[in-house]
Amino acid sequence: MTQTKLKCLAFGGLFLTVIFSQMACKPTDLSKENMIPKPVSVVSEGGEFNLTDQTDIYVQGESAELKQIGQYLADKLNPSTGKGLEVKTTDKAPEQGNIYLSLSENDSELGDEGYQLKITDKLVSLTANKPAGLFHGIQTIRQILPAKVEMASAQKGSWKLATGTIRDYPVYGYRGAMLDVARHFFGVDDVKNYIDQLAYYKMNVLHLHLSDDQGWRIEIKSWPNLTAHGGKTEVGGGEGGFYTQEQYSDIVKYAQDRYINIIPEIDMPGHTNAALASYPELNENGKATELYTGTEVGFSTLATHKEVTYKFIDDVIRELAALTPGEYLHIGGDESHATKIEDYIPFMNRVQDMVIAHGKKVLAWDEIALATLKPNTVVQYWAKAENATKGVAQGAKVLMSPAKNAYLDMQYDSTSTYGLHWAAYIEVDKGYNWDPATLVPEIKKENIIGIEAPLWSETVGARQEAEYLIFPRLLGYAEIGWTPAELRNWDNYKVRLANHGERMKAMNIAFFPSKLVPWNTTAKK
Ligand code: TNX
Repeated sequence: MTQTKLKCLAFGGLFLTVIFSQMACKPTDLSKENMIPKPVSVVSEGGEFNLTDQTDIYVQGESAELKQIGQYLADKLNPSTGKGLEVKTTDKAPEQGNIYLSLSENDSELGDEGYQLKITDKLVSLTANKPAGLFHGIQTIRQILPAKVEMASAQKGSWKLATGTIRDYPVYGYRGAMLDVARHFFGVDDVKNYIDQLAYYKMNVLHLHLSDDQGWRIEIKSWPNLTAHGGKTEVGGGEGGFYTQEQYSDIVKYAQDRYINIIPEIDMPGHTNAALASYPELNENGKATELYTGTEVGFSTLATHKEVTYKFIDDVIRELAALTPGEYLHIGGDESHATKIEDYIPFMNRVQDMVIAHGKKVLAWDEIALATLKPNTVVQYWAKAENATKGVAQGAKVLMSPAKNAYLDMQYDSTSTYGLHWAAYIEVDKGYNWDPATLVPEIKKENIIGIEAPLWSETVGARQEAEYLIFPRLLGYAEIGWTPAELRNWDNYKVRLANHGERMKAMNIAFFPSKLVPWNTTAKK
């Protein structure tokens, strides 16, 4: 019997034990905490660690990077708890009552992103091979504190952590979301806010869809009219917008500090009306098109036979590659219905070489598998399993974004306020209940680099509108990317998700309150 339960028993009979273990004596059982994604292994000890006014966050050595991770945790915990946690450095485990972040000797099971969190009544000790693992581990610390810890203002109450050990690491190295900032533009603050939300659920990629028929959203210094003209509007005729290179770099740095990789996409040869409207020479007939504010797809194409097109693409890729530390550039390639297939194939082959020449690897939508894939090109499966399978046959890896399962812009059901439904209605259970490794027989786990959930923004332009589609489904995609399939189960997940309702409210997230989730439950399962 654990110490806490014994204390409860001191109050009297079995009935009180049950009542008190549910109320006053919470938390007693680490394995019943509602973490998302669900950790690989949790062993409970039945005691508790108390966060007090004396608690501080100690990081090992003088590493600026570890101090920054410690500070992220302090910044998240201090406003609500009022405990004034300070980040301090140390060479050895600190005195009792503190939180300790350290890099371990090589613990190969944990890999580059895993962590071990050991909580005793004396110390909270987080270890990892790499800083990324520590960063993911501090999200777990946040999630096992009461939901009100996420409030921006001081909250009353005690701040206890159940004792035990969590060992945790992801199934897939790529756990991403995509934001379409072309159909509707989202400003730097909205993107940063999304990055913090992704980090809370241990996701590590944000793919930005930076150009489309309706808008060009990234400054390219050698082709300034792309943004001066092509960035001026958006779906519905709003004012649009774009990121200067400085703003883009600021987003990249903000994401890096949260162990999130930004992957920029310039969609081509279709989805290019904003560029075609900005530079007449990119059109087959040499005439600039009109800016476009509708939602049709598949009507635009770069002039694939003109050399100026390749000069343009090379400039764009060169500037973007120089601003992007991550290994991938996304070149779109989807729905190029206005490009003949005999033009599309050499075009995609040539552009892949240009990306490689600028030191990056290629990501592209599944249609690229119709071309000859270069070494390291990754195929993003969204529409046709047949295309993704062709990619695998060419030896490529696949990124799983099947529209029927993983599109955040699909409506939940026919009553949804925002979203489209050309691929499917995706209720929260349907978004959760699938396994990337068994969805398409020819695509095996070893062919898959991970999962990405795209938000296309034809129907959403404001942060809250986007959040209605993103949340709560994003949490399910985060779990699919992190947690082994055999540990995932909807009935268990929906209760953990219900608990995250309070957390999302505390973080001011305007999530869709699906009826399939028992939001009001307070029981810990
Ligand atoms: C298809 S997904 C598209 C996008 C649309 C989306 C809407 C993909 C590669 N192409 O251009 O925004 O459907 O759901």
